[in-house]
This record gives sequence, structure tokens and C-alpha cells, in this order.
Amino acid sequence: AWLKHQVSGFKDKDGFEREVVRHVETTLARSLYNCDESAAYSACALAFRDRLILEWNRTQQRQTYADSKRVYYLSLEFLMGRALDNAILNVKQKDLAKAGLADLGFRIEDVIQQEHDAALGNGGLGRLAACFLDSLASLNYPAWGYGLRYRYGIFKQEIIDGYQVEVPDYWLDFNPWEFPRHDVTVDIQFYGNVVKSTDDSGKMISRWEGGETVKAVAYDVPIPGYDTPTTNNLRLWSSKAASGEFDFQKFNSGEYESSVADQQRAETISAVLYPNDNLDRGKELRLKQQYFWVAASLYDIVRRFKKTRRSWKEFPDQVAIQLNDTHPTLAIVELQRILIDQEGLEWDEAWNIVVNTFGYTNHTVLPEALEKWSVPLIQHLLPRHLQIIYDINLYFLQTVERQFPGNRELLRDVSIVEECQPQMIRMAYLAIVGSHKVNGVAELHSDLIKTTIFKDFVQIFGPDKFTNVTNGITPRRWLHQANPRLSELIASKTGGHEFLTDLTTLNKLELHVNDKAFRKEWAEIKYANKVRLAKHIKATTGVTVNPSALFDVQVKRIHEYKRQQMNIFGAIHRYLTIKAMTPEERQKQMARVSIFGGKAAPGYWMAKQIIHLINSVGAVVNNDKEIGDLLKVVFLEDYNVSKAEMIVPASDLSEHISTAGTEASGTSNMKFVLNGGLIIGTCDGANIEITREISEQNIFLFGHLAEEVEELRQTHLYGEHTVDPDLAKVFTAIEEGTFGNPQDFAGMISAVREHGDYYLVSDDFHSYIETHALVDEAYRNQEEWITKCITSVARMGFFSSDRCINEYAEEIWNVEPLKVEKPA
Ligand code: 26M
Repeated sequence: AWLKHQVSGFKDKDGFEREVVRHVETTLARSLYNCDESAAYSACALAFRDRLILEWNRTQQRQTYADSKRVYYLSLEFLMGRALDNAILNVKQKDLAKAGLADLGFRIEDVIQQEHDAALGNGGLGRLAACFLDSLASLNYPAWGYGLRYRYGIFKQEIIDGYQVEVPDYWLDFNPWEFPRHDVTVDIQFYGNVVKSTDDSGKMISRWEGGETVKAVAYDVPIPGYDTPTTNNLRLWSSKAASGEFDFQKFNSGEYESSVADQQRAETISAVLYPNDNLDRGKELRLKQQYFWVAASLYDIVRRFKKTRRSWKEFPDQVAIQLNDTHPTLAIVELQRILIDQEGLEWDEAWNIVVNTFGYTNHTVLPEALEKWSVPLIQHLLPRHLQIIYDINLYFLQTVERQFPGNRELLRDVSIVEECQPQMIRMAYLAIVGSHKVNGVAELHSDLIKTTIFKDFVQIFGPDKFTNVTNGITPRRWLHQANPRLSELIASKTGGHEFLTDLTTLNKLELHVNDKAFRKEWAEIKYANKVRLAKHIKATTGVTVNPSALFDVQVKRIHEYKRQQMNIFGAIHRYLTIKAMTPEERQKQMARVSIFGGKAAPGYWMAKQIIHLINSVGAVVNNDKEIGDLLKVVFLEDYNVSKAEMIVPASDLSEHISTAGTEASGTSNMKFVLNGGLIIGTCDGANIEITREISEQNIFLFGHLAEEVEELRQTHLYGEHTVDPDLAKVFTAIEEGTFGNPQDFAGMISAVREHGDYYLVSDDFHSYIETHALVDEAYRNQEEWITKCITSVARMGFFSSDRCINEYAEEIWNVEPLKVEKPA
């Protein structure tokens, strides 16, 4: 029988205030009289944290006692953002906290903003993992996340003289949301060699004698669900020297320096998140991070399983492990190693367990992002794992040979080991062979992987191994938290907050689409959100923007395939067009604010050039008296999760304009539409499914289709190819020095004109410009525009990460929620 659970919040406002004061005066050892916003944040966070911890412990006990199957989500990235607002909203105590903090002399918004983002991720993949944790807890699934506790998350971006400058993100100074578990540690081996011997029965045994040991220390982060006591766990591993602080023996024998050096080398493993998004550079430290994290997590999972005293063949009935991209693929090899080398299972029995345990999610088709590790590197770092990979490959290729006898070409194409100099291990192929399900993240993407990069594997394993789970987002953070006024308005029209746990009930909004008062309030909320963003723009860039202008937003990692270059070329085209107008024509022109944001990988030269051009165009356009409010171009510094929470609700139009077939899904597209913005986009990723749901009338689609891309690229390289005339005018303006030294932007132009225009900027430019003209016309008619917005929001129910997680649970993990009685 389940105990009736208390809401894990406070009984009343006074109780909350007492706890805040207590934490200020005792935990923080400060007086209430010099309590600033930062101290108020700390105390408030500690107060809510105390409540969270109780439910967290109960949840873990309940899940252990129930002994049902658990999900383990392995991700090198968790882009969590802030935790306090989320924790308060999940127990529905925002009003109480607001009033309590007001009594103490603080505005809750200011207090919440004191928190440093937990930015342990690059972009979409990391944020998806965070949304999944939220849904897993909110739906009461017994689930853990496993990741790395980076000392430095994604760098902070500063814009200096129009250029990106990277500043380290040291975020652990005060982090009340993590709990070190110094008693939960795992020794992780590296290097060394493999010793072979035979046991009594003559069976060959391999033992790995490691050359170096590093300690993994667990840090746990509570993950609260919405409107449920379930509080799951995110376990992040931190590395430290195996000998503890530093090696005393070495210290005493006078080798102080080398002892400290050992310690530093060990701590380097979890020191920093690699800031590349969709690019693999094959660095040794990255491989060390991957194995360190995978080995510690598997040890932990196996330890937990062993406590149940079940037989090994039941492992996949108790454990589902999801691989977030190929980054944790070594887990497949590590589990096989544990089972055969340490637990003494036969190869086939072990392999069966492994395959039934793992699922693999692919997030990209870009060739430069597909992970490969060189054989000499793995040989050096993980010698036993390399042997196992070779054996996995051998058995796999033997089955392929039996199925398709004599097809040498096929064997070469699907081999996990790429035969080149040096040999390379193809991690995606290893992940496919070692998993029972492989999924893409949107329909088009899942189709593409089946017909292109993984087509041979569909032949070999059959189509059922490959499936689609279209991405989703959590409506708690991306509607309720980011846009509280809209959330309340929706609640007032749909009969409460049910949409936060069943997003499909948004469809009730369509009944009210013609309700005058509702539409008016809808418009007011959007305007207020734009005013707030306008203030932020003024404060951070000095640019004044008119909140009545159309806010046109593109915020995401800077990447050529995402085509921010096309967007800024489009803005230049708009500028030139307005400049050429008569005053009468200008009168009729719709005002625009072009807003950009996003980080470039530090070594991605072209992405940095794009940022520089955006800033240079802004510097000219924003100071052109003839232009006034008709066009502003703004680059927002340091785009991250908490900035997104402000930007997304303030957009009228957002841009999702990747070259067709390159963006696996996109998830910000969903966030923008859910917040009452329209989108301009290509037929790519989840844009296609968004269109199907909200209808073609409510989205601005343009550009070539995925199936046309290959041929166009060929034409660029071998056929006649001229740059679109409107784009050519843009290039001329840049080359005449309109935006500063043309040399600074020569790379962006030559990529289109001289180097084959791989991303089809010129091919899509005309249709892009024409579609923006349609946007202007649509925005002119505010009534119709609002109708489109409301209708779209009403039809977005499908894109909840709750739907998405339920699909994973059913199709891939075979797990069920652990029901708990809802708090009264
Ligand atoms: C790889 C090797 C070395 C260092 C870093 C990486 C790496 C890191 C992040 C590679 C890819 C990474 O992320 C890819 C990513 O974010 N993909 C996005 O995933 C989203 C969630 O499924 C999709 O919505 C996006 O379309 C897709 O680009």
C-alpha cells in the first residue's frame, strides 16, 4: 500500500519565509540586513531543496522496493538551465514564493535570475536529454540519467568588436542542486595490457591489467516531476586521482610535483565539455571522457542489478539503457567485457543480454559528426575493448556472410572496422549491431538514415530494428515557466492546467479562436513579452527596437547547415531594397527586427565569420537614419537556456531554415510555435510534422526538398552554376565595403560562388526572399496573424516530450510508470 503523499512544498507563506530566514542566518551565516539578491536566491533554493530531498529519497526507496525495470539515459550532455523556478512550479508554489519573497523585500523574478545556468551541453541533443528527464519524472517512470560533471560547461560567449570571444564557464561555485556522494566511487582503468590464461576447464580467459587508475565520484542531482512526488536522479561523475588528494607516498619521498601532476591529470577528464556541436575531432581526452563515464555508469547499474540476486538472463528485464547518440557506444563493449571476463558468461549468452539491453538514438546524418576512433588510439587506451570490438565485428560479419554469401563489397561497407590507414572504428555501426532498436528523431530523419547512411543494416537486420521517435519538448519549462501569462490564459480557456500533463488538450483553444477578449489578451501578452526582450536588447547591445515591429528570430548554434548566412544575406537584401525606395514606398514597408543568437564552436572559422558579418551589418543598419525603425539587426550575446526562456515567448517569426535533409529534427521550432510564434522554414526535420499538425496555412515553407539536394550539389560542381541575381547584389554590397572590410567576409561569399555552395544558399535564396515578402503581407493583417498563432498553438499537442517518452517506453524500453498517488 502506498502512503498518501504530502505535497512536497510548504504549508503556508509564513512557513516558507521562516525557512528562507533560517537559511540566511544559519546556513549562509549572514544577517537579514545585508541579505542581497544573491543570498536571497541561495536561501530560497535551499528552502525548496530541503523539501525536494525528502521526495527524492522516498522515490528512490519506492523504486527499489518495487523492483521494476528501470531506464538509464546515458548522455554526455544535459543542458538543464536553471533549477529553482522549475522546482517551485512543480510543487505549484510560485504564488506563495512570490508573496514570501516580497515580504522579505525581493522580486521573485530577480531572485530566480541570480541562478547560474547548468550548461552541460552544446545545443539540441543536450537540451533534449534535459526535457526527457523532466518527462520521465513527470510520468513517474523509474529512470536515471548518467552524465559527466564538467567543471566547465559550454563557454560563455562575449561579443567584442563584433567578434565572438570565449570565456570559461565556471559554474560550481555555489550549486545547491548537486549532492556529492563520496561513498559512491568507482575505480576506472586505462592503458595497460591484456593477459591471457586458461582456467581449469581449459577455457581461455582474458584479463585486463590496467596501467592507470582514476577514481569516479558520483554527484547526484534531484529531478522533480510536475504535480507528482516522483523525484528521479541524475548522476554525474567527477574524476579525481585514485590515490585521493595526492599521493602521500610520492609526497613523502620528495616527488611532490609529480604527485600533484597525477592529480591534475586525473581531474582533467571531467574538466571541460567539448564545445563542438555536430563535429567529431577524435581527441584522446574525449575518448577518455567517454570510457570514464560509461564504465562508472555501467559499474553502478550492474551493482544495483546484482543486489536483486537475479540471474544474468533477467538483466534486460530489469535494465534498459538508451544511448544518446554514439557518444556512449563503448557501454556496449564494456557490458560484454563485464559479462564474459568478470562474470564468466559464454559469448553468445552475454551478447544476447547486451543487445536486448541497449537502444541507440541517432541525432545526425552529417558525415563530419559521425564518430570514428582510430584503432591505435583504442589499442593504447583500452586494449581489451579493442579485442572485444574485433570479436563483435567478426561474429557480425560471419552472419552477414551467411546471409549474403560472397558479397565482399557489402562486408567492407558494413564492417565496424573501416579499412584505412590507420584503421578506424565506426561507432554508429557498433551501436547498431549492439542494440535491439535504432531510432531517428523525426520522420524525415528516420527515413533518411534507413535509406542512406544505414541502408545496408536495414537489409541485414530487417526494417523492424529501425524506428522513429519524433522529438518533443517539455511544456512545463517551455510554456508554463517561460511564458506564465500565456499559460494562465490558456488555462482559463481550456478548463485548468491539464494541458501541462496532456498537451493534446490544447486543441480546446480552437473553440475560442474568434473570442474577442481572448484574442486581445493573447496579443497583449505577446506584446509584453516583446517589450521585455526589447529592454534586454537595449541593456545588452544599446540598440533601441520598436516592440511593434515584427520580431524575426534565429537562435541556435551557428552552423553552415543551419544557414544563418542565408538569413543575414536576406537582411542585407532587405536593407538594400529599403535604401532604393522612395519615401512613399518606405511608408508602406513593414518594420522588422532581425534577431540572431548562438555560439560558434571555437575552432569553426566560418561560423565565427558569420557572427562577425551579422554584427557588422547591425552596426551599419542600426545607425542608418534613412532606415529608422524599418530594420534593425541584433546579435544577442551568450544564447543559452535561460535566455531562450525570454526570447522564445517574444518572437513573432522564427527561422528554421536548414538545407533540406540536414537538420535531424530541431526542437526550438516546437518551442516557438508553442509560444504563439509562426515559423519560416524548409521542409526539414520536425518542420514537416509541425506543418502536418498545424496545416500548411499556418507556416511559411520555402526552398528545395531533401530529395533534390544531391542533384543540385552535383550541378554546382560539374554543371552551369550562376549565383541568384538578388544574392549577387548582396555580395556586391559586401564587396564594396558597405559593412566594413570585405576581406573579413570573403570566405562566406566564396563558399557559395567558388566552392560549390554545398548548403544551397543560392538555390534557395529567391524562394526565401519571396516567402519573407509573404510574411510581411501576413503580418500586415494582424487579425489573421493572431488567428494563425492561436490555431497553431491549439494543434501543437503532439510535440510534448511526454508523448515522446511514452513512445520510447512502449516501443524500445518496455517499461511502465510506477504509479504513485497524487498529492491531495
Ligand atoms: C561529437 C564528437 C566530439 C565532440 C562533440 C560531438 C558532438 C556533440 C554534440 C556531436 C553532436 C552533438 O550534438 C548533435 C546535436 O545536437 N544534434 C541535434 O539533436 C537534436 C535532438 O535530437 C536535433 O533536434 C537536432 O536537429 C540535431 O542537430
